[in-house]
Amino acid sequence: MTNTWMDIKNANVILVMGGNAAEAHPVGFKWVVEAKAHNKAKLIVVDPRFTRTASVADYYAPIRSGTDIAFLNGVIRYILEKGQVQHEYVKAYTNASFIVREDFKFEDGLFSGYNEKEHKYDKTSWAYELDDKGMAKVDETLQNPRCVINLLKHHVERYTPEMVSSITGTPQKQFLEICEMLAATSAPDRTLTSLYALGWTQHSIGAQNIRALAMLQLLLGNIGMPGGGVNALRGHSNIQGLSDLGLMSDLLPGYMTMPKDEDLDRATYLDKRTPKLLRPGQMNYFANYPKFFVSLMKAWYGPAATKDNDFAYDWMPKLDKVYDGLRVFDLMHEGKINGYFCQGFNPLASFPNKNKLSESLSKLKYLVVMDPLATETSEFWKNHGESNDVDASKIQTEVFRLPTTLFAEEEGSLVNSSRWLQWHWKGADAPGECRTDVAIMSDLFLKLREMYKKEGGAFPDPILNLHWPYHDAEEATPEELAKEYNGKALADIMDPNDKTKVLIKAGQQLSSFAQLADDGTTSCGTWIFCGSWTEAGNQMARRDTADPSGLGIAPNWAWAWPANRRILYNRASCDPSGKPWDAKRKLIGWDGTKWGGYDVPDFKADIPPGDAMNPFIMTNEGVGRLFALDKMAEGPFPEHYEPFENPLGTNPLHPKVVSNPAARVFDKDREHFGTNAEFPYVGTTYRLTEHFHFWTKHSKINASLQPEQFVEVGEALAQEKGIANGDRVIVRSKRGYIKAVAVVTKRIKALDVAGKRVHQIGVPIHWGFTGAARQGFLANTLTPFVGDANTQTPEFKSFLVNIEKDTDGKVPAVPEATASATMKTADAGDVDLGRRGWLFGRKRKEEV
Ligand SMILES: Nc1nc2c(c(=O)[nH]1)N[C@H]1C(S)=C(S)[C@@H](COP(=O)(O)OP(=O)(O)OC[C@H]3O[C@@H](n4cnc5c(=O)[nH]c(N)nc54)[C@H](O)[C@@H]3O)O[C@H]1N2
Ligand SMILES: Nc1nc2c(c(=O)[nH]1)N[C@H]1C(S)=C(S)[C@@H](COP(=O)(O)OP(=O)(O)OC[C@H]3O[C@@H](n4cnc5c(=O)[nH]c(N)nc54)[C@H](O)[C@@H]3O)O[C@H]1N2
Ligand SMILES: [Mo]
Repeated sequence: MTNTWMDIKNANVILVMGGNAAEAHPVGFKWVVEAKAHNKAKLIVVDPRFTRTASVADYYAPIRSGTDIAFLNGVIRYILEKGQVQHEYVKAYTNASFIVREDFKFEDGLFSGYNEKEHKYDKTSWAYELDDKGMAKVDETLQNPRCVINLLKHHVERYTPEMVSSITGTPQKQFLEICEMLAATSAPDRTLTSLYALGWTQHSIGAQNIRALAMLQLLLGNIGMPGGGVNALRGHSNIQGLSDLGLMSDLLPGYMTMPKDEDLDRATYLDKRTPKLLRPGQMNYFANYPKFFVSLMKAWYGPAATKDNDFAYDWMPKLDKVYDGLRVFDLMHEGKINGYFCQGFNPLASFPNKNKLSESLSKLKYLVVMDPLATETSEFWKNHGESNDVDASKIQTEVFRLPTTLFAEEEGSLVNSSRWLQWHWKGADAPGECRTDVAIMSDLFLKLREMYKKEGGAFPDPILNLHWPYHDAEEATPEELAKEYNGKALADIMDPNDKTKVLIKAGQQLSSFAQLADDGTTSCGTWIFCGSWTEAGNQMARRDTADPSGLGIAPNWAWAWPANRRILYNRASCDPSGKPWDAKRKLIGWDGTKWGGYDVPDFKADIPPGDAMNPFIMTNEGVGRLFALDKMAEGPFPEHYEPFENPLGTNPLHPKVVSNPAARVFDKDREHFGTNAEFPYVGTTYRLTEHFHFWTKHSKINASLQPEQFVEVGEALAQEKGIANGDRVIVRSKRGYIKAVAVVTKRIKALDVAGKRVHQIGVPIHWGFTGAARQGFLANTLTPFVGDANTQTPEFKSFLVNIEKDTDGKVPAVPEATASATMKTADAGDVDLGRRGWLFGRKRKEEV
């Protein structure tokens, strides 16, 4: 989120598109209710299904899954044509006036630089024209036809209301009414907030859905504003923390990036990552990259990271390519991976094309599952009566189960969608022999280190020199780890205003990332978390609800990265002279000598307005980008590409380039994509309030609330197929089939798309063959193995299926396991999540 959960209450218009917040984020959704009740906000929902969110909306419109870019580009066209943009904001704070290189083009569905063989772009032409000092050229008059705004107008020209309606299936009248409501938020004192989640990201063009929204918000002047922003509602309670800590193959903590093969030394690595400014007088915060990086190396390698060894740079692994989930399972499928550690992840259930997944797991020599529960993944070798079951007698995979505690059985911090680090306390002791993930990983590390010490090995240095300063080597405490992420001084830090005064003594906790140094005198495990555990104590445990502005800032509740800033880009909530666009919603302002107010300004406190510096301090030109330069894989402007399996068999805009030309797809998976002739209906998958993915089916309470796999079928299609509510049906895709109960509903309507009638079928994801709910199939048997070009997120939300009545009417059979694969498992004790569930929070309540 650029903004926060509480800030939603400040919005005038709320667009829920690409998500179903009332069901998937029911607690946070209260802020939408608050905005409606106290701010007379209008809630608009655009979803293929009439969801529980839609049921409380002021306005609902249906859409064909996978076509939101057409919709949003249509809205952008509408507001540009009507002149309903916030002109002053756009001129001052976006790259509208920047001039793009002559050789940048878009033709027949492709941007300039496409390499057909590699399915990838050479992005050289996706750039500004530069002057002889290397600064971007701009035309403040916006007359130059190569200005970003003019190229954008030209790009969206094709997205007329007729075209939008024809692609999306959203009736034109509804589309235009929504355009009007969104356009009205271009007034400086009105804001739109947008809440999205997986309905936008789980597409082969997912990241561009979000870009399109971000561009719309820039044009409407809504970024940086209370009640505005681009707000991703994150999934798992700590999934924001996952990306913050760099738990992706190409990331390091704090959104630094892994060194690549060709980055032979630290200087080369840093040079490529330290930004080159594109406007005079600008600042880009990542100019401090070397300080963040060296401090990270000091946290990891302690005294062993020195100037002389380039701060241990050579011990860092160098990446040859991105190892996202799709790539990893594809490599496994090719037999190129021996062993797999699966920690808090149930890929057989949660990853696309379940049959490919079970074939992949069958090729491993060993699989280690660290989980509090027996999962589909840990039991993948059992026979479940499906046609493509694994024959356990023919595979070599040895499975180890290491039962872990779960989040409620340990303390620590979780980072929520608002970027708040919130400390939580232990609710109960874990049953049986469960151990924390930290304890298991520590043991593994200590054992490996011992083996390297004794036996040597190809490259022992990174293991032997890892800094391990914890009081108990076998289990660092959450406090120790949190302090390490925050960072500390390794030498006295002097006060920058009075060089004779010590600001932070050697050994003390740092209070701000501004204190980080690139000479080895500070250590910091995650620069964006610096400030979360200072000498004043654990800032994440703060629970003060005071909110002096009344805008939902509450600066002393928990701690938000970066720098406890609650709303990102808040400089843009003021006009160029430093006055809030909307006096009633003052976040910060220029008081004549400095920036101040209710939030932590993202601008240097003493830089006066009117200075050459622009507000978007994380870009090299200081402005928000309507033209994304080379940051996206498939183009600097969003373009409508069809899902890899689409009901039209073509793209109405450019039949030669149907789907995202740069998407993550492996050639051999293309033969597993179905056509609309064989599979005429659009399938889409989603979650329900009553379950959390694949684990709450282990709890008897949840299992009885939503006991078995069902699919939602619109009335028209059901009638066509002779399916009645409650009938058993088989849903097939090119990759396999599932059996389910049919729920015949008014909530999914057939849509008129490009002259065709298109039906959509809804498939909730929560069941499988472990747990207390009725056992059966996995929804992901149906989904295709293809992902977004930038994030590699699988295309779970739009694929092709067929449906038929299950005429033998039998309940899916789940025979007893007929396995002979080796299964080593420690005793997890009582792993009935139902009983565990009762324990959650009990102690917590007492403490509160
Ligand atoms: N109760 C419960 N809550 C959860 C979870 C859970 O399992 N159970 N999981 C958590 C996790 S990890 C996540 S990531 C979030 C996910 O949160 P959400 O993304 O909100 O949840 P989903 O149900 O996956 O999908 C949301 C909606 O997107 C719609 N949709 C599908 N395709 C499209 C499209 O192309 N365009 C548009 N506009 N809409 C589309 C679907 O019909 C669905 O209603 O939920 C979190 N919250
Ligand atoms: N078709 C389709 N597929 C989807 C989606 C969809 O919308 N449609 N959504 C996708 C999304 S957004 C997500 S996030 C994934 C979720 O996919 P997964 O993350 O694979 O699913 P979970 O069931 O949340 O699995 C997490 C596991 O973590 C375990 N666990 C809980 N606490 C701890 C702990 O402290 N330590 C350890 N080691 N384990 C713990 C739980 O018991 C559980 O088995 O599914 C994805 N798959
Ligand atoms: Mo998620």
